[in-house]
Amino acid sequence: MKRKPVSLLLLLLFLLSANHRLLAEDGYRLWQRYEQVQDAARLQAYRQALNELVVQGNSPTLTVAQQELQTGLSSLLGQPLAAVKSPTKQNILVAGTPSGSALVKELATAARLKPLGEEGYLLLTTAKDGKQYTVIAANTDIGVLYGSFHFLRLLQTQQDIGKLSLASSPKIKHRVLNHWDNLDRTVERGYSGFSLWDWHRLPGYIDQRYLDYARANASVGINGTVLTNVNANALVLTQDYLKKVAALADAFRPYGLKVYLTARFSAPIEIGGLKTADPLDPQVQAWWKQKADEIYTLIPDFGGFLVKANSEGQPGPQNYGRTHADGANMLADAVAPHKGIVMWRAFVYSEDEPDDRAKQAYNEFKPLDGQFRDNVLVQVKNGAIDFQPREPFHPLFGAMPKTPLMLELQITQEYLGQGTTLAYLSPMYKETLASDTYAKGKGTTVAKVVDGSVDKHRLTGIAGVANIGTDRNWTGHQFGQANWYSFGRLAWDHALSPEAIADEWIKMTFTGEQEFVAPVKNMMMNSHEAVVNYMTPLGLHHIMGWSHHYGPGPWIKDKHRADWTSVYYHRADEKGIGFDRTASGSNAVNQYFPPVAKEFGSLKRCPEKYLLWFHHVDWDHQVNSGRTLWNELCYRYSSGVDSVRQMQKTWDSLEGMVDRERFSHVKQFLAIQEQEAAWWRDACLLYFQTFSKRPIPQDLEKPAHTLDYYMSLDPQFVPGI
Ligand code: BDP
Repeated sequence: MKRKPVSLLLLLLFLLSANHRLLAEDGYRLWQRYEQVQDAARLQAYRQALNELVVQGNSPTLTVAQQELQTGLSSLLGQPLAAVKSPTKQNILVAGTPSGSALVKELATAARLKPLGEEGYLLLTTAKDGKQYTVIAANTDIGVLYGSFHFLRLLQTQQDIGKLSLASSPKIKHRVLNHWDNLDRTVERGYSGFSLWDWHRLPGYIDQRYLDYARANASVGINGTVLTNVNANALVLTQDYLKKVAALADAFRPYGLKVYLTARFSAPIEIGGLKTADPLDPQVQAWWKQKADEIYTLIPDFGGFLVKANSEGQPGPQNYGRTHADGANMLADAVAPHKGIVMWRAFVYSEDEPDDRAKQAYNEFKPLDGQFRDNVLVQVKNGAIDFQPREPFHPLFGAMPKTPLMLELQITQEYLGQGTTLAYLSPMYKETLASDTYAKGKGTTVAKVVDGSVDKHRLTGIAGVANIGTDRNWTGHQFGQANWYSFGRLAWDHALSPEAIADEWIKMTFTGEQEFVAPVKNMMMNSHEAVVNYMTPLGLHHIMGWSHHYGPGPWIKDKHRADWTSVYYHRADEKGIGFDRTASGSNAVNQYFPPVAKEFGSLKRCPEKYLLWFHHVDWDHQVNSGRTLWNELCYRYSSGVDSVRQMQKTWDSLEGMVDRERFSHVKQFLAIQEQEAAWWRDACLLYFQTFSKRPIPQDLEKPAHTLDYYMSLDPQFVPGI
């Protein structure tokens, strides 16, 4: 009896030492968990090097940087770190700019700082007067904040900080999230709850979430956010809403996050009382100028406008017989005096154009090269159709040398299984960035077009359609966070590898233990390909459910526009399957530069992953594996399902290495994904089999139901429409 209190105490100690694994986590903290460093030797070295923090200078951004360093490091080191104005100890962490901090001026050489520009930073280990310094230096306060996050990341991933000499600056200037958020808080193609922007309570109430959102963005270098849907509502440009927008801009400013809005082209009519929105009409031009002045009075550092015009029913300059350049330039002139920019989308396809939809953006925009104002970026999706699980790069990249092209990627998984699918998208982003356009000979990659190095553009940008909402874990799927994270990291530095990004994300989000990191990284690295395989292998595209884009729908036909049907894209018939985009078909290949056109246009040389994108191929055509096309299709669909099952096994084997809540969340989502993968495989194979009239190979799992059954499924109230 006497021993009881002791054993209770022991039990309590055991529970505490088993720490995070037993505690529930809901994912809210993202990759910013700052758990105490586990490796004893590293911890010791960090504690030794970081005795106190010196931040000299004063600004909201420096305050944020100091707080982040102080709380982050105290937690990582498991002991408090004091912040002082001048050093009192021997081993000191210093953060600041040469203009705000005498110490930084002394320790960081101007020659190394200068080329790092407005956002870059230097991490440096140095000694002076018998003291050891770790220095986070930048030309500006925001550079200091970015450097602070980088430094924290080094500790979060347990890197050596003993001999730092590292410089970093972004390769692309505008790194922007696009929120497709409506004013009623629904999110178009959003699968993680509602919009973060609580318009009704703004401007009076600043939700802590806005700050946490800005902080997360700053930690990966995202420096802009378009708050509203591209299918825009003019109301956001009224004074009442602009005050709300201003409150958000104020909250984000210390984190270097600029606010942008979508501009509905017909706003002068809808909220301005004009009879026209013709961009060449002086009254319309004056209205936009006055509107821009009004916005900048409220938000002096407003970023500018994002515009979807004359696309999918949105109004635009073509309603008045004007061009996209006329429309973009009018808005550009309105924001130019305030240093604003216009991001004009090239995602257009005409209402009645009978030509291959893949060709239309190029046809409309290429002739306008050279006609846009200096502060206009043309924003181009990664591929020419629409964020498909896999697309060849958009032929506009490299084709408009006089116009800065902004790459638009989708982070939200509209066509990639939506909220419950584990698909790490970094390899997909990288595939586009690394694609060679051959615009100026070999090596003219999309990345180099976008970062301005090919055509010497100083205005550069990259956009990601956000996957963020009100769900506690922000992104619906725990692993969706990795896509937000990797978009930011690649936007800053497109040379980073998806593996390296996954590695750091896993360590910061879960744990640094190799027995966990290696299998999870492997799972992530294969996850996108798995989804491609069970949805749209070998270059198939746009064969998903009607309108909500959830689940398979290869049989979709007879809609009011042909290019909104699946049969338009896969063109399956008794002979074969695929969209002939070679000279014998739509000749879309011709929009690429000759070396690429030759490759994509040749049945032999076309990369297999794009085969059915560019070619109508016979069912018995022999592919690289030696199988017939039909058999290969069967194997690809099946292997996609197998990969998901493998992911389930991997995840199950890691039980106990992460907290129960996130473990169980991912486990349940993987089970949903497995069902959906099998649904895709069975529905597509049964449907395509009605054309191929060939059997599914014996060794493969047979479909669970009939084609009629799959065709009768009609999911209701799918989110995100
Ligand atoms: C498609 C979406 C649609 C968007 C459109 C766009 O289905 O909701 O409005 O793209 O990018 O992917 O404008």
